[in-house]
Amino acid sequence: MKRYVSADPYAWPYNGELHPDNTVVLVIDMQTDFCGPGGYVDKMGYDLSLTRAPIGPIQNVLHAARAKGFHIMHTREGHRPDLADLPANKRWRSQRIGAGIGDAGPCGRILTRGEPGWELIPELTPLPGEAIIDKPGKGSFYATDLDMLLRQKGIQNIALAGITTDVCVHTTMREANDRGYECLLLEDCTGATDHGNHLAALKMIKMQGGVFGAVASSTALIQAIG
Ligand code: C5J
Repeated sequence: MKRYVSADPYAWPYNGELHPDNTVVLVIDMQTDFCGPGGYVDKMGYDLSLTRAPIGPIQNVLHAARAKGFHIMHTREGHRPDLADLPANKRWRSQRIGAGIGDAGPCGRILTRGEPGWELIPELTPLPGEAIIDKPGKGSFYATDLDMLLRQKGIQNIALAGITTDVCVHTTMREANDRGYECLLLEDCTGATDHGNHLAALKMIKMQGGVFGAVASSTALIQAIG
């Protein structure tokens, strides 16, 4: 049976093949460093309410997707404690805005694996069996085994959630799209450090007939899989 999510600019997925075994909900970087007090984003001085807004909608999507047996995966951005995988320019840029990656902060060393700020937030703790992808960059494919896991499981469709819309979520969506995955960005399950950038990121996806895929609300996905 064909099944579609009501999405913009087209009903998603393009071929109507929306099933628990070929579709993953990918939750990107819902870490204290990106949405918790004392974390990286907070240290940079951005408004945490923007990156915390998706928490409730993501909880709703995970509840529905788990109940129907869809694949769920999570990612975390962070670096080795010895910072061997931290490019010098990424470190320099973070230092110049007052939130040096690897430096001590209220939640431990910023964006460093194993530190409290790097952990996924308790509201979105993965269940046993849900893969967690550790990534050193903004995209979830670069220097990770995500593509291998997706192909091993026969996944064709990726519904993206998490933060931030314009950085890690967008980079991941673009990487996935180029690899042939059919992508849907869940607009209320994402947020950016600047609301204008969030809106612009959504608009970019919809150009050229859906240049990176499509955009839908969490309720549209929940309705389609319900
Ligand atoms: C950023 C991310 N914004 N998870 N990381 O640096 O989007």
